[in-house]
Amino acid sequence: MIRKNKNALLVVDIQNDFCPGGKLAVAQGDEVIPIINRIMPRFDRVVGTQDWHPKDHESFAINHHNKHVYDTIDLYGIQQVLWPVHCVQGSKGADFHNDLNIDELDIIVRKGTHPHVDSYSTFQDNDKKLKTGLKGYLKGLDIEQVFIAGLATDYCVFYSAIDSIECGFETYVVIDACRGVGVPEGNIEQSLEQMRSKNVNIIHSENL
Ligand code: VGL
Ligand code: ZN
Repeated sequence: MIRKNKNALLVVDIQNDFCPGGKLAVAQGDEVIPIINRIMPRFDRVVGTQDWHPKDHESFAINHHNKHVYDTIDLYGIQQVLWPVHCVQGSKGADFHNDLNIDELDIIVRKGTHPHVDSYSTFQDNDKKLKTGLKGYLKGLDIEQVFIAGLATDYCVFYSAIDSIECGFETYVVIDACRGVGVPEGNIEQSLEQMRSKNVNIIHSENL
Protein backbone atom coordinates (compact mmCIF):
# COMPACT_ATOMS: atom_id res chain seq x y z
CA MET A 1 0.00 0.00 0.00
CA ILE A 2 2.82 2.42 0.86
CA ARG A 3 4.49 3.44 -2.40
CA LYS A 4 8.24 3.79 -2.11
CA ASN A 5 9.63 7.36 -2.23
CA LYS A 6 6.14 8.77 -2.78
CA ASN A 7 4.62 8.82 0.68
CA ALA A 8 4.30 11.07 3.69
CA LEU A 9 2.64 10.79 7.10
CA LEU A 10 0.97 13.77 8.76
CA VAL A 11 1.07 13.49 12.55
CA VAL A 12 -1.68 15.89 13.55
CA ASP A 13 -1.70 17.87 16.81
CA ILE A 14 -0.30 15.35 19.31
CA GLN A 15 -0.15 18.13 21.88
CA ASN A 16 -0.69 18.13 25.65
CA ASP A 17 -3.91 20.17 25.43
CA PHE A 18 -5.58 17.53 23.23
CA CYS A 19 -4.54 14.66 25.51
CA PRO A 20 -6.11 13.61 28.84
CA GLY A 21 -5.49 16.36 31.41
CA GLY A 22 -5.29 19.03 28.69
CA LYS A 23 -7.52 22.05 28.09
CA LEU A 24 -9.35 20.51 25.12
CA ALA A 25 -8.76 16.86 25.94
CA VAL A 26 -9.89 14.35 23.32
CA ALA A 27 -11.08 11.12 24.99
CA GLN A 28 -8.28 8.52 24.87
CA GLY A 29 -6.24 10.94 22.78
CA ASP A 30 -2.98 9.59 24.19
CA GLU A 31 -3.78 6.04 23.05
CA VAL A 32 -2.76 6.92 19.50
CA ILE A 33 0.81 7.80 20.45
CA PRO A 34 2.30 4.26 20.61
CA ILE A 35 0.67 3.46 17.26
CA ILE A 36 2.07 6.63 15.66
CA ASN A 37 5.53 5.96 17.14
CA ARG A 38 5.43 2.48 15.67
CA ILE A 39 4.41 3.50 12.13
CA MET A 40 6.44 6.72 11.66
CA PRO A 41 9.68 4.96 10.58
CA ARG A 42 7.86 3.37 7.65
CA PHE A 43 7.29 6.68 5.85
CA ASP A 44 9.63 8.70 3.64
CA ARG A 45 8.59 11.99 5.22
CA VAL A 46 6.89 12.65 8.52
CA VAL A 47 5.21 16.02 9.03
CA GLY A 48 4.30 17.07 12.58
CA THR A 49 1.63 19.70 13.12
CA GLN A 50 0.88 21.97 16.06
CA ASP A 51 -2.21 24.01 16.77
CA TRP A 52 -0.51 27.28 17.70
CA HIS A 53 -2.85 30.06 18.81
CA PRO A 54 -2.18 33.57 20.09
CA LYS A 55 -3.91 34.33 23.44
CA ASP A 56 -6.46 36.60 21.75
CA HIS A 57 -7.53 33.95 19.24
CA GLU A 58 -11.21 34.32 18.33
CA SER A 59 -11.87 30.58 18.44
CA PHE A 60 -11.67 30.88 22.24
CA ALA A 61 -15.08 31.34 23.93
CA ILE A 62 -13.45 33.55 26.58
CA ASN A 63 -12.65 36.16 23.91
CA HIS A 64 -16.37 36.77 23.21
CA HIS A 65 -19.02 38.39 25.41
CA ASN A 66 -21.85 36.18 26.65
CA LYS A 67 -20.66 33.13 24.77
CA HIS A 68 -19.94 29.66 26.08
CA VAL A 69 -17.60 26.87 25.15
CA TYR A 70 -19.04 24.81 22.24
CA ASP A 71 -21.41 27.61 21.15
CA THR A 72 -21.29 28.20 17.40
CA ILE A 73 -20.94 31.75 16.08
CA ASP A 74 -20.49 33.46 12.75
CA LEU A 75 -16.87 34.61 12.61
CA TYR A 76 -16.36 36.96 9.64
CA GLY A 77 -18.72 34.83 7.56
CA ILE A 78 -17.47 31.42 8.68
CA GLN A 79 -19.19 29.06 11.16
CA GLN A 80 -16.96 28.80 14.22
CA VAL A 81 -17.27 26.48 17.21
CA LEU A 82 -16.02 28.24 20.34
CA TRP A 83 -13.37 26.31 22.27
CA PRO A 84 -11.78 26.47 25.66
CA VAL A 85 -8.44 28.28 25.62
CA HIS A 86 -5.99 25.73 24.19
CA CYS A 87 -2.60 25.40 22.49
CA VAL A 88 -1.48 28.94 23.29
CA GLN A 89 1.84 29.67 21.58
CA GLY A 90 4.78 28.70 23.79
CA SER A 91 2.62 27.17 26.55
CA LYS A 92 3.07 23.69 28.01
CA GLY A 93 -0.31 22.75 26.52
CA ALA A 94 0.96 23.53 23.02
CA ASP A 95 4.01 21.28 23.41
CA PHE A 96 4.05 17.88 21.79
CA HIS A 97 3.08 15.11 24.22
CA ASN A 98 6.22 13.80 25.89
CA ASP A 99 5.70 10.24 24.66
CA LEU A 100 5.64 11.23 20.98
CA ASN A 101 8.92 10.40 19.30
CA ILE A 102 9.53 13.85 17.81
CA ASP A 103 12.96 12.76 16.50
CA GLU A 104 11.03 11.16 13.63
CA LEU A 105 9.49 14.48 12.49
CA ASP A 106 11.10 15.94 9.36
CA ILE A 107 9.27 19.24 9.55
CA ILE A 108 6.76 20.90 11.85
CA VAL A 109 3.84 22.93 10.53
CA ARG A 110 2.19 25.38 12.94
CA LYS A 111 -1.32 26.61 12.25
CA GLY A 112 -4.06 28.74 13.77
CA THR A 113 -1.69 31.64 14.34
CA HIS A 114 -3.96 34.37 12.96
CA PRO A 115 -6.34 35.68 15.69
CA HIS A 116 -9.33 36.23 13.35
CA VAL A 117 -9.51 32.84 11.66
CA ASP A 118 -9.21 29.24 12.82
CA SER A 119 -7.16 26.67 10.99
CA TYR A 120 -8.22 23.06 11.31
CA SER A 121 -6.49 21.94 8.14
CA THR A 122 -2.74 21.50 8.01
CA PHE A 123 -2.87 22.98 4.51
CA GLN A 124 -4.72 26.28 5.00
CA ASP A 125 -6.82 28.50 7.26
CA ASN A 126 -10.58 27.85 7.47
CA ASP A 127 -11.26 30.80 5.13
CA LYS A 128 -9.02 29.04 2.57
CA LYS A 129 -6.96 32.22 2.10
CA LEU A 130 -3.68 31.79 3.93
CA LYS A 131 -1.84 28.57 3.04
CA THR A 132 0.75 26.85 5.23
CA GLY A 133 3.00 25.83 2.33
CA LEU A 134 2.53 22.13 3.05
CA LYS A 135 1.14 21.43 -0.42
CA GLY A 136 4.26 22.90 -2.04
CA TYR A 137 6.54 21.01 0.34
CA LEU A 138 4.92 17.67 -0.48
CA LYS A 139 4.64 18.36 -4.23
CA GLY A 140 8.27 19.47 -4.23
CA LEU A 141 9.20 16.03 -2.93
CA ASP A 142 7.05 14.24 -5.54
CA ILE A 143 4.85 12.84 -2.79
CA GLU A 144 1.73 11.13 -4.15
CA GLN A 145 0.35 9.45 -1.04
CA VAL A 146 -0.60 11.28 2.15
CA PHE A 147 -1.36 9.26 5.29
CA ILE A 148 -2.92 11.05 8.26
CA ALA A 149 -3.02 10.17 11.97
CA GLY A 150 -3.66 12.14 15.16
CA LEU A 151 -6.19 14.47 16.77
CA ALA A 152 -8.93 15.20 16.28
CA THR A 153 -10.72 12.90 13.82
CA ASP A 154 -13.62 15.30 13.25
CA TYR A 155 -11.63 18.54 13.09
CA CYS A 156 -7.96 18.76 12.16
CA VAL A 157 -7.71 15.25 10.74
CA PHE A 158 -10.95 15.69 8.79
CA TYR A 159 -10.12 19.07 7.25
CA SER A 160 -6.55 18.01 6.46
CA ALA A 161 -7.84 14.89 4.69
CA ILE A 162 -10.37 16.85 2.61
CA ASP A 163 -7.69 19.38 1.58
CA SER A 164 -5.23 16.59 0.83
CA ILE A 165 -7.73 15.14 -1.67
CA GLU A 166 -8.27 18.64 -3.06
CA CYS A 167 -4.49 18.93 -3.60
CA GLY A 168 -4.60 15.73 -5.64
CA PHE A 169 -2.96 13.37 -3.15
CA GLU A 170 -4.05 9.78 -2.69
CA THR A 171 -5.23 10.15 0.91
CA TYR A 172 -5.40 7.65 3.77
CA VAL A 173 -6.64 8.20 7.32
CA VAL A 174 -5.16 5.66 9.74
CA ILE A 175 -8.27 5.49 11.84
CA ASP A 176 -7.00 3.49 14.84
CA ALA A 177 -4.33 6.19 15.20
CA CYS A 178 -6.99 8.95 15.46
CA ARG A 179 -9.43 10.04 18.18
CA GLY A 180 -12.26 12.58 17.83
CA VAL A 181 -13.93 15.38 19.79
CA GLY A 182 -17.53 14.40 18.97
CA VAL A 183 -18.90 17.96 19.18
CA PRO A 184 -21.62 18.35 18.04
CA GLU A 185 -22.87 14.86 18.81
CA GLY A 186 -22.40 12.43 15.94
CA ASN A 187 -19.67 14.57 14.38
CA ILE A 188 -17.09 11.77 14.27
CA GLU A 189 -19.42 9.41 12.38
CA GLN A 190 -20.47 12.21 10.03
CA SER A 191 -16.87 13.15 9.28
CA LEU A 192 -16.03 9.54 8.49
CA GLU A 193 -18.95 9.31 6.11
CA GLN A 194 -17.98 12.57 4.42
CA MET A 195 -14.34 11.55 4.08
CA ARG A 196 -15.34 8.23 2.50
CA SER A 197 -17.62 10.04 0.05
CA LYS A 198 -14.66 12.21 -1.04
CA ASN A 199 -12.45 9.19 -1.70
CA VAL A 200 -10.42 9.33 1.49
CA ASN A 201 -9.32 5.77 2.31
CA ILE A 202 -10.04 4.85 5.92
CA ILE A 203 -7.50 2.21 6.94
CA HIS A 204 -6.09 0.45 10.02
CA SER A 205 -2.43 0.58 11.00
CA GLU A 206 -2.12 -3.21 10.88
CA ASN A 207 -2.98 -3.11 7.16
CA LEU A 208 -0.25 -0.63 6.28
C1 VGL B 1 -8.58 21.15 16.91
C2 VGL B 1 -10.43 22.12 17.79
C3 VGL B 1 -9.78 23.33 17.92
C4 VGL B 1 -7.92 19.91 16.37
C5 VGL B 1 -7.90 22.34 17.01
O1 VGL B 1 -6.68 19.79 16.45
O2 VGL B 1 -8.66 19.02 15.88
N1 VGL B 1 -9.84 21.05 17.29
N2 VGL B 1 -8.51 23.43 17.52
ZN1 ZN C 1 -7.38 25.15 17.98
